[in-house]
Amino acid sequence: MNLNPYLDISPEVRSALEAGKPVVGLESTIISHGMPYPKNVETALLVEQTIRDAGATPATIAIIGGRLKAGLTPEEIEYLGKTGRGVTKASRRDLPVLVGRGMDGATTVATTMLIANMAGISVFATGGIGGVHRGAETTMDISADLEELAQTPVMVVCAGAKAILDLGLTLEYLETKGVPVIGYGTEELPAFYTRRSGLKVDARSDSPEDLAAIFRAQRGMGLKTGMLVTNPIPEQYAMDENVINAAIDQAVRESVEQGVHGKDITPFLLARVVELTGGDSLESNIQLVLNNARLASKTAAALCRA
Ligand code: PSU
Ligand code: MN
Repeated sequence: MNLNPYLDISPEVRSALEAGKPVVGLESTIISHGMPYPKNVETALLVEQTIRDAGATPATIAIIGGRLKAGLTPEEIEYLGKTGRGVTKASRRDLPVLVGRGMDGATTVATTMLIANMAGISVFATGGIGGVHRGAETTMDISADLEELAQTPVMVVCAGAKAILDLGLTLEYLETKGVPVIGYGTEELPAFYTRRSGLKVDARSDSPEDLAAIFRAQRGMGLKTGMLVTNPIPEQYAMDENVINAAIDQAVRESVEQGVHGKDITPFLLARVVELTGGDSLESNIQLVLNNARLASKTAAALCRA
């Protein structure tokens, strides 16, 4: 295991993997660019604790000093959270520059999947994935997360995608790329802050064992695609659809007016939505990540039992 000369697996994560125990990968762009400090650090540590309480080992992933890291120290998490948008948001194409120059980077869903796969980690929990942006028919802004799901065999447990994206086009893209999109306890794609989008997922699943069986079959057949599990936010934390959609529409309008583009768009929209909704959307965001961490822990355990 770990023949990759660029990868460091923490002792805790390494011993769990070697013992065949469940490990859950976690991304770090959600820490640096997805939430404000200090809630981002508190949340990252709470997510790790939630995974431990569920009997699995957390592996938060990032790039530190040019090394790909699976498993961070609390000090490294604090550093990423405090530096925030001062840390490079690292998607797939950023890796060569960061590693070649010995720099730091916070990993997106795409690079977290990539590094998790290098480390032998099969299950990864987060909040929301990147996708096809609204207006992509002219901007061509499609997240590298979708390409990674098309080519890296890791299960990503999320709460769907935010309506800052075009959810319908995101589903179409995933269908084209052969990525199973599974609704957990639902036939509908959850829309992150809300439980429903009106769009159908590929299949519904009602248990971690079933999710593990689907993933195992995919891997067993030699399919290299990832798998997307979409887990609706718990009812009591879901937001009012009108409130959140008004904030998202305003944030998207402002991004167009201000000419924000490229990798800055998603962090811009995430930060604006938090500002426009006050603390409400942040609390929902934290709760849905914890919910996903619990499901990912159970699913990683079911995969280990097979
Ligand atoms: N969506 C969220 N929260 C996030 C992100 C997306 O609701 O934190 C982050 C993730 O790290 C995701 C990245 O992988 O943004 C996507 O960025 P882009 O659209 O530039 O690929
Ligand atoms: Mn983009």
